Amino acid sequence: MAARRGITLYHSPASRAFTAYWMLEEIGAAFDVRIVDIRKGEQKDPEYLKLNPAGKVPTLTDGDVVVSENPAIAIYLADRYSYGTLAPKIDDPDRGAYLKWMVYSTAVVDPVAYLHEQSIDLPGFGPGFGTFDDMVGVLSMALKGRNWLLGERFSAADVVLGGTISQLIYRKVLPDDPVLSDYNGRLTRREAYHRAADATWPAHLFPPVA
Ligand SMILES: N[C@@H](CCC(=O)N[C@@H](CS)C(=O)NCC(=O)O)C(=O)O
Repeated sequence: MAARRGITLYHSPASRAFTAYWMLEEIGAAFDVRIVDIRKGEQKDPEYLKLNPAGKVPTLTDGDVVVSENPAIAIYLADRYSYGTLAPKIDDPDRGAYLKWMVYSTAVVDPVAYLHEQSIDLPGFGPGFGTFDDMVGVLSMALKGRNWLLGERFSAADVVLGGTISQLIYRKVLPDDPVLSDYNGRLTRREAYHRAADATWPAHLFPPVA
């Protein structure tokens, strides 16, 4: 029996849910939006916790499918709606790097940058993510001489890791690095990025939150 479809994004303005919103704009799918205002604590409402027990945004539902965590949402959407375009196919050699950058975005970049912002810089040996400087070096090396993480081809990994980089540049967490700022320039010139930013990140109203 075919699964029921119909996408709903649970998001909060000026939050990490921007990435999932941008992803939906890139694939061009129709979707509904439900605001879960994290500034009012709505992410801890029992009904919402049934969808996402972590009590975080974003969460996406697509018919009976429930998926949270930005990289998982992007992988799901790209495979389901943009397979071979925003998602390299399973037998494409780029698939490995694509998955690596998806995981790296929230396993390494997000936590190490957040800690660094709080003036907590842990030693590189021990935590699963290395030092802040290691992470910045990895990103800069990955993007040097390339337009996108996979080279000339824009993928959903650029939405997820790029969305994280873009937010960190906006919050001035990343050091000045022409490779990263040029990459951010390419990201922010995308129409889908603009549509998502306009819809979810009215910076004049909402300061960014962690
Ligand atoms: N690892 C999650 C992080 C999501 C996350 O941290 N969301 C924040 C908003 S920026 C949140 O919901 N915070 C509310 C809370 O922790 O109560 C992802 O990638 O989706």
